[in-house]
Amino acid sequence: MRNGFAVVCAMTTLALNLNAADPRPVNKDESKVPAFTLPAPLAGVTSAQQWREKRRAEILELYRSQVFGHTPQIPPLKCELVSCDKQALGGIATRKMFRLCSGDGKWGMDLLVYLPNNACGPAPMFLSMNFDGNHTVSTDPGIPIREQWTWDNKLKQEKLVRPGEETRGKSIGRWPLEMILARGYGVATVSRADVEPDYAEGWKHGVRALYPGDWGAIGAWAWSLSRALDCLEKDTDVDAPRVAVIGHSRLGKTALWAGAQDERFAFVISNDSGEGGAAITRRCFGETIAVINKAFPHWFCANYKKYNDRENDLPVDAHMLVALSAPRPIYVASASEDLWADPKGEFLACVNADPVYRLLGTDGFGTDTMPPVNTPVGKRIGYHLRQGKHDITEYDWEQYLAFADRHLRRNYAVYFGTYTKGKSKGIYRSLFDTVTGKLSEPELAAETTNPSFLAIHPSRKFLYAVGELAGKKGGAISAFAIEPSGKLTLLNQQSTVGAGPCYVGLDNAGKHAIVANYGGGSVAVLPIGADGKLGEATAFVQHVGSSVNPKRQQGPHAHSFFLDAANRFAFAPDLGLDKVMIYKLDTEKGTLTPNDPAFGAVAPGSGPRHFSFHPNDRFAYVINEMTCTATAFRYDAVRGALSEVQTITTLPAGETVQPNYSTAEIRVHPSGKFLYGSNRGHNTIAVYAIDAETGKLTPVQHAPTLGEMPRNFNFDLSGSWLIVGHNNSDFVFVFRVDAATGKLTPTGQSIEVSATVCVKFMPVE
Ligand code: GTR
Repeated sequence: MRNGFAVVCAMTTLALNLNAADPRPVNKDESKVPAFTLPAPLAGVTSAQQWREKRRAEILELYRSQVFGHTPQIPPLKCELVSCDKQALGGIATRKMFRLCSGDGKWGMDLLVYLPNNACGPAPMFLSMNFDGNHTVSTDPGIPIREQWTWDNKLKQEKLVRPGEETRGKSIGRWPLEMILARGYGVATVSRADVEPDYAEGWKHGVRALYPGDWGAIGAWAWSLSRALDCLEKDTDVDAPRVAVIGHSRLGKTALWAGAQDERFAFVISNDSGEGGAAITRRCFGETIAVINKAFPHWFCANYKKYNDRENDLPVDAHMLVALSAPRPIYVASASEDLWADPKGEFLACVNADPVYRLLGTDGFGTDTMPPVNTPVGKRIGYHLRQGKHDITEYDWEQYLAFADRHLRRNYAVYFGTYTKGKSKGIYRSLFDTVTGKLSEPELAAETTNPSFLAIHPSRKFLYAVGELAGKKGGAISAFAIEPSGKLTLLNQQSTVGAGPCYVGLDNAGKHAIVANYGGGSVAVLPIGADGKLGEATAFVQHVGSSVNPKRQQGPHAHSFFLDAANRFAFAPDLGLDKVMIYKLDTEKGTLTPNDPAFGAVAPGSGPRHFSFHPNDRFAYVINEMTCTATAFRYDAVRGALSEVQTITTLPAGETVQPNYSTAEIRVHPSGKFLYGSNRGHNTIAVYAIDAETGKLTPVQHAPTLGEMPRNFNFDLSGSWLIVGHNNSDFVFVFRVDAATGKLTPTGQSIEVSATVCVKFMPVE
């Protein structure tokens, strides 16, 4: 009896195996893994350029045509902030709900965002799709519960259900929000059912119904993550160049595909993504193409079915999907009991993506030995095998956070221009770490006389400094090459034509240096060659006139020189004239012609000194040295015209200008929300909030700078940190910037650099 049953079973199995529609049985025995040859990711490629220009596109197209399908052309979505709660999760986070909609309003999805309230600037983020609804990632009662289409397996039919209150927070184990937020990262998520309910007929209720094509559900989910990133990019609280895309399992496949197509994602994380994700298909270990296509016919494109049990015919494999993220950091994680997802196959994808990562100049994966459980390995490509089941756990997140800290942190070289009358010997350089807020001990980058103001070339290869030069007419400007060590090597020097240069800036293409000569009251433009060397001035304009202060305004004193965002108009505050002179710059010829209007005026006796554009290009601000005031202008970018909106004191209410007081630097915060101006003598930085509509200023704080004569200060790119140098004392100090209020808090970090005149940040790897 028993035997008879066994025979029937065996025969049935045999019959099933012979039937082409039924997948080959699943293998979980390493000794039965077939021999195979992987397609070469670098076929025909010997340079990084060939990879970027040709091979990457070829592989991407193979993934589109054979695996995930092509993403159709879809008009941009509307993104609307629906709610914002600054006291979410017990006050540690700001919760924002965005609604993204197609133009016709027929389709939409909710984007849930948590931002860390402890952030000192725009926050880097983890963006991930969730399985069962935004409300499942936290018990936060502020997350709306949405109806979703689901498949009823018992009734074999679909139904629209609104998940019950009891499902709120049901996936919190996979979303350690407190831990992530405490580390300074935000979290953003969208629900899979919003984009496409996950069953064969689910496309009818998702975005693929509106935009048909050969794409599958994974393609649609991946597309939606890019749309979420579009929305995050518009939020100034988000550090959009530092958004990681992450997903677990099928959503890990989704994250890989999103990261492969959309290079704005700074970091890609695949958690247990397995077949169709990070696992090498040709190993035929665990889930196979045929198995996945049978169970989930809607995930991939129709062509993928051609490879059912024909893995070797597939022109790509998972190492190529991993390599599509290169040179960005990527992390692949497996779990020891998750043989279905083939941990070893996931590890081997990293090993075989390494050559691409190394060709692109990174340190790649750096190992070909499978690590023991709970032992993270790798360099630019990270990997671990967590002990346990198919899941995403706190252990996994801990590794992703550490990897993000390592790869998404920004390091800067900070260059300091100085006066060399006292202790200082030239231009100093220090390294700044945005995670710890620490400045390294300064090193002398170039020994040179009075390298007062500095400009760094956009290529980060050259640095320009103005100073006095004996024997040449007028002042001098020096071009330096920035060596990999950070040291500066003099390339050449040119005359600034006028006397006493005090300021140098560059156009945004790095083709011209623009200089203000304080002593002679003139401005000049000098061309920059491809080798970084300066040519002779192509433009020189002598300012003429005077103003009311007999000591300081008997003649012109051009104090700085700035370009607007379009590089069309150039602005030179002239302390002697009480005017901001306006020129048109011809970026081809390097010539200047007076604009009409030719200047923006400030009150007589003010002494305009430095200038700063608002990132929206609608406002600009000048700081007036003698009256200790700041003037806000509305900027007309078409005419190059400035019209005064407001002039406000830089001193605390009720305080008057003392003989030793004068202002120096002015800068709009990268977020556009705040303005900062330094008060020498008073030894503070005045902080203002900027009205987004009018550009008007409201005082927020007068922060002591902890030294004498704070002449210059600057921000890192994210605006999280401010570093201030002092003209009359020996220390540079680091401050944290509160992203919400703009207030400055000293961090206690300082280094010794004497008589600092200029502070410049340059991102370094
Ligand atoms: C399984 C599927 C896997 C994996 C997983 C998941 O049923 O076979 O490919 O994606 O689902 O998403 O949890």
